Amino acid sequence: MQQKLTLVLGSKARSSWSLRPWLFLRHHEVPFDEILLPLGQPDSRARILEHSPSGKVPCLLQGRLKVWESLAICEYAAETLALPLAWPLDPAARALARAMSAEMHAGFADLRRELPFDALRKPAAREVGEQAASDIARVRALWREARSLHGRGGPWLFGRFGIADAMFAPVALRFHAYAVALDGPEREYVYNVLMHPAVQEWLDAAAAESPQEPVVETPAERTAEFLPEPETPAAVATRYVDDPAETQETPLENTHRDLPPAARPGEESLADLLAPRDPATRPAPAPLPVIESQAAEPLPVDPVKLRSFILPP
Ligand SMILES: N[C@@H](CCC(=O)N[C@@H](CS)C(=O)NCC(=O)O)C(=O)O
Repeated sequence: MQQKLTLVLGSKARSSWSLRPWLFLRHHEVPFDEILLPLGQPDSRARILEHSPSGKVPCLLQGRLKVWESLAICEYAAETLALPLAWPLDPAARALARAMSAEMHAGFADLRRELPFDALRKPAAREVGEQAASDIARVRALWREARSLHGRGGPWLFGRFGIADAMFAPVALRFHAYAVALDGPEREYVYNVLMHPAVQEWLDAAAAESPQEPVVETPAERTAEFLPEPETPAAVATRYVDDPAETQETPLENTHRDLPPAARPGEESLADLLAPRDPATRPAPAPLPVIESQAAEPLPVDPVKLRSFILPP
């Protein structure tokens, strides 16, 4: 039996990092509790440190285990819950998905600073500097490469929804919010992210939050002076599960030994996907949804209209 999961999140209107593991878990219909901490308040830092040793959100809690860093949370969930296709199966696609996700996790600072995450922004274009423009071009090139080389099995970067999609979903929302002119696969991809029911759920929750100051990332925020006091070894030890009975509850079910059933009706199980296939009998990939996306102009939707389109009032 799995121990209960709790995800510590920042304000949904502002916290792009929180959205990543939240979306990954929600997409896979994993049950979890949420602790939502407003950002940008005088006591935000102290409140985050009560849960997250890095002083940042998101952080996943399970018993005494704490997993911080959005990418590590997605990986932990994928491994312990055997979430299918967290990474694509083909080694080349898998390497690209990992490289892209790591690049997102560590980079695109100019894009993030100049186009801060704002889930409530009414889409409107904003001029960006050369470095941010180059970040945007790089993201577009990555999406295009993933979709064209590996995206035949579905509408996501590598066909099926995976960690790479969770990592880039907030960028798609930024592109929408700042009306970044897109065409081709990138435009379709932004549309698909916006239409994801869990993303709609996040936007609704963001709209219901009380207004807060935007989170502006400055280079200083990334320096050591903002890091929390180091923890003592004894404090660190208490964060980890030390009861052998508890650790046995989380087998690495995504290994080939103990393959999970299909995650949802109509999807192949990991066992099916890993079974050797005769290419002649391999089922054709699901066709990509046809989305009108010719013009390089902002998507003709705003979050409010889109939400009312997806969710009946
Ligand atoms: N690399 C971290 C970044 C986490 C991060 O920077 N989170 C921001 C919110 S989006 C935060 O907690 N800021 C602290 C604060 O605003 O007090 C991750 O991937 O989880």
